[in-house]
Amino acid sequence: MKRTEVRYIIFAFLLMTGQLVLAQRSCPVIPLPTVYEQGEGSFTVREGSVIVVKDSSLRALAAFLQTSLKQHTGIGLKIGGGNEGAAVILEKNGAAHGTDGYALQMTKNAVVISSPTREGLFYGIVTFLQMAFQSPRKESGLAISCWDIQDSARYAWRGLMLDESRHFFGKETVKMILDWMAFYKLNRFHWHLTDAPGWRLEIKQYPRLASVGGRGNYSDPGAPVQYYTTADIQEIIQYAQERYITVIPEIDMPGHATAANRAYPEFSGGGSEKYPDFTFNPGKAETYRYLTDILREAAELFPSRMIHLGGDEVSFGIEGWKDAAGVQQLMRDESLPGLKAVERYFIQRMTDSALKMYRKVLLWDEAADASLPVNRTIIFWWRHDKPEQLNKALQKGYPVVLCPRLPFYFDFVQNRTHKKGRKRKDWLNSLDKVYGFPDKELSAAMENNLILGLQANLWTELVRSRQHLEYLLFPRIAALSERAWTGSHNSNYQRFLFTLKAHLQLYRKAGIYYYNPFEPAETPELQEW
Ligand code: TNX
Repeated sequence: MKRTEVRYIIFAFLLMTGQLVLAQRSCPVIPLPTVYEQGEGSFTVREGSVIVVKDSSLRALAAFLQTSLKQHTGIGLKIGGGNEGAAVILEKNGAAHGTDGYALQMTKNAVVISSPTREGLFYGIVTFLQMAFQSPRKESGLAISCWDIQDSARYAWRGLMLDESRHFFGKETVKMILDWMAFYKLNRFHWHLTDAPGWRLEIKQYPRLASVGGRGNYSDPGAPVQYYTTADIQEIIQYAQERYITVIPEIDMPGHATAANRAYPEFSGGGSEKYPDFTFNPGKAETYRYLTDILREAAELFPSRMIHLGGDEVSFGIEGWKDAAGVQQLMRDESLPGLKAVERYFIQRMTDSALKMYRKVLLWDEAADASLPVNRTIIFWWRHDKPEQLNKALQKGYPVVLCPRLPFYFDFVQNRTHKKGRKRKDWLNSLDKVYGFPDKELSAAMENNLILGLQANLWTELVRSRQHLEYLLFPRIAALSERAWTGSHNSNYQRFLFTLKAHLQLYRKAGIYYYNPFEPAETPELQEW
């Protein structure tokens, strides 16, 4: 064990047992910056201190800093153009890595955040805010220990997926998630808006999708209609944009289509006994037209020009295709030898349509079996027990986002004693497992340039309340963030825990019902979930 590790273990131990109140000695930022060094003394943010921006294109960033600081600490800053007194200076210059790099230099008199890009500046601001929120409030203001930081992201894709079909959480919960994603420098919000229990996206051309398909959820098929209107979606996109987060909708096909089929049964391809009406019908030309219309409307709504088309678990209902109208004919016309071939045909045809309106099509790892344009497709590897599917995707040249069920499915419990949440075999997605990703077997694949990044998926069959959702997300989101932003550089679980301990206080202050890995009894699972 290295000397520093021993030190962190001792710190963590003393802190856990409440015997030590430490001055900031280790960098309080999650994800850990690439390069960091503690400076001399501290910088004090006072009421009325100035955020200096020389360039008017940076005003929105200054306003974000101002609003966040006011909201969390009560201290009001001014935005100005000149250097007067102690100030936070935002500068668009400097050499940074990639589009997300920044430098943060602090002295007693000034904080300088610099980056050639606005995105980089945003991340510099977030780093500064994390330090500010954890600093003691004194009479004179907030005293923040000085640090000298140079930082940039290991991976371009740092994602979180939320399933709102199984249960619907609504705008306020989504904004809370976006706030914490930004706090942890995550930048892709994958929004699973359609699935078997409910369709949650208003489509003007097919209004019954929302008004009929939006009824019910996983717990209660009769639950009142819930979905996002076009205006709601725009509001969320705007909110995400202010936080440098890209929103990508998922419209799952050809499986997981039950809610849509309730609204427009004419496009159903049937299903199985366990999963009735699970699929869209690949044998009808009208189905492709209908789905293309839906994608076109979504393309106008979501500026990311990326669409996730699902493609997962079609096998659950594929037997329905044997008898679906037109499928046998399609197989003859296109010389498709079996239903698996029909599935590939469907994915290829819909990807083709989608690429006329989108820059990129995203799909779960089943789609690595199909032939798709590698420069415009992204594969999401989720079946941790099928490494061959990851290898196939990489060998074919597809860029891949890694979101293996173990450890990145946050619907799985994080403590063996937990009962609420998904449990299967001896699978456990504990904090140390998330932090410990990748294991040895995957480390080599991680060096492949086709790996775009990492993502955690929060499926919600078993998540009915906001509090439970928070419990599953926190603090695992912090471990995800360090893996996705920092990479394996400087990995040290004891140090991470040490920093995390202080972050739990921030969750508490924000009213988040988090799981406490240090003291599980402090926040138990709640009966009413
Ligand atoms: C698999 S991951 C699914 C989801 C479930 C999830 C539960 C994937 C592409 N499909 O439909 O919600 O497992 O953990």
